[in-house]
Amino acid sequence: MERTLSIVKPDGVKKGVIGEVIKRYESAGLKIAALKMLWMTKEEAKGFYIVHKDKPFYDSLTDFMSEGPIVVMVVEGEGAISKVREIMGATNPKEAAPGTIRADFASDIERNIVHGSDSPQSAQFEVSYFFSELEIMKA
Ligand code: 3AN
Repeated sequence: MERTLSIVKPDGVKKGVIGEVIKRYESAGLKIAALKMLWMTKEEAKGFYIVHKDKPFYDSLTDFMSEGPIVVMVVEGEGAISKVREIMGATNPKEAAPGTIRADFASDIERNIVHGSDSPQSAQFEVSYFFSELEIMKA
């Protein structure tokens, strides 16, 4: 059983696709083990994306991620990390496979609706960035 952190980003919340994202995960047999809505400060967004601190898009990405409320969730299941990334589609929506969340709803590479952890190490860091163990339901 694997855990991953997924986020409906500010553009996803504004477009009203929170339920759609959750439905796609659940339809793939994944379980939502924790869920909340919050609004990150710029500093909190910078902490979350610390691995990207030297990238040219760091400042604009963290502005975007702190521009409005987001929904963060722990998604659980066999192969959850890769399953969630498959359901999300490629980072650049122009390259995302048809039927993926980003192909269906994202407008550009930065405003791309959803986030999903890309490795077990980042999943562990990202889940604990938003949730304490007590907030995560045990199967
Ligand atoms: P993913 O979210 O697919 O794992 P990452 O981790 O490479 O992609 O990038 C994190 C976030 O940074 C992306 N979700 C996207 O919002 C933004 N991003 C990535 N690459 C670019 C880029 N070239 N220009 C602008 N924003 C980007």
